[in-house]
This record gives sequence, structure tokens and C-alpha cells, in this order.
Amino acid sequence: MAQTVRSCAATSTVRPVTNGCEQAIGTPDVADSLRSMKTRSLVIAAVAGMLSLAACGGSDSSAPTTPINADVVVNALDGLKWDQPSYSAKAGDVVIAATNKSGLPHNVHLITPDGTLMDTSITIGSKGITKSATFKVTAGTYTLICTVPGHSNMKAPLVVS
Ligand SMILES: [Cu+2]
Repeated sequence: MAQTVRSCAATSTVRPVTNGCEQAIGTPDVADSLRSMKTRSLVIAAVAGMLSLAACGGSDSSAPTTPINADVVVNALDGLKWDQPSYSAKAGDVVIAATNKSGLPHNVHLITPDGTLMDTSITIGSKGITKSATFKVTAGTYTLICTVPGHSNMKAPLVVS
């Protein structure tokens, strides 16, 4: 006899593999502008269909639609500054997700405790963009910077324990 068992689906905490590669998780600007056109549903449906066809036809399917389970969330704000005076993380593979909330292009680089600029970086070129990357870090105080000329004020410690 069949019995209906209602079990909660376990939510997976599997994190997208980034391995230093950037992943764009921001919503395309076109989606925002389309969303505001509430009365033009036919147009929206038609365009959405075209977009999904284009997405299916593309060879690059690396853009996830859900937020990345980041270890460190960094926001670039207007006024050439990060949203926090300092950040912290646990040693290992640390996923940093950076969002550009300002009107200027930025990037995220890490300087190791011994002063070396790490190869891994994140570029957040325009407002609303969120990207992430995995940084391999060990215990110590790193420095999170933006290397865009004139942005030297964008500097915050990343304390790794
Ligand atoms: Cu910057």
C-alpha cells in the first residue's frame, strides 16, 4: 500500500567550481529594462523566447542564475571604497563574490601577507555586476585592493584564520 511521505528536500550546499575563473552572476541589464515594461507582455514573451534560444545555442553555459555561495562578499561603493573596513575568511579555497555598486569600473586583487600580488582577480566592470573567484589563501592578513589607477583608496585587510 502506498503511503505518501512528505519529506523536505535537502538543499544542496554544493558550490560552483570556480578554480580562479570568474563567473558572472549578475542579471543582464536588458532583463531589468524588460521587467519594467509590464504592459508589453507579448513583447516580453517574444524577447524572452529569443533570449532563451540564444542561451541554449551558446556554447558558454558557465553563467549560473542563482547567487554563488560565497565565503566573502565584497561591494564596491561610490566614493572609491569597499563596503567594509575589513573582511575575514578561513584558510583554504575562499570564494570571494564582488558586486559593483558604483558608477566606475573596479577589480578585486589580493596581496599576500608577504606582499605578493596574487594571480587570481575579479573584474567588475560596470554597475550591478557580480562576479566571483576562488582564492587559495593561508592564515595571515591579506590586503584586498582595486588596481584601477586612482583607486588606491580601495584597500581593506582580509584577515585569514
Ligand atoms: Cu576601483
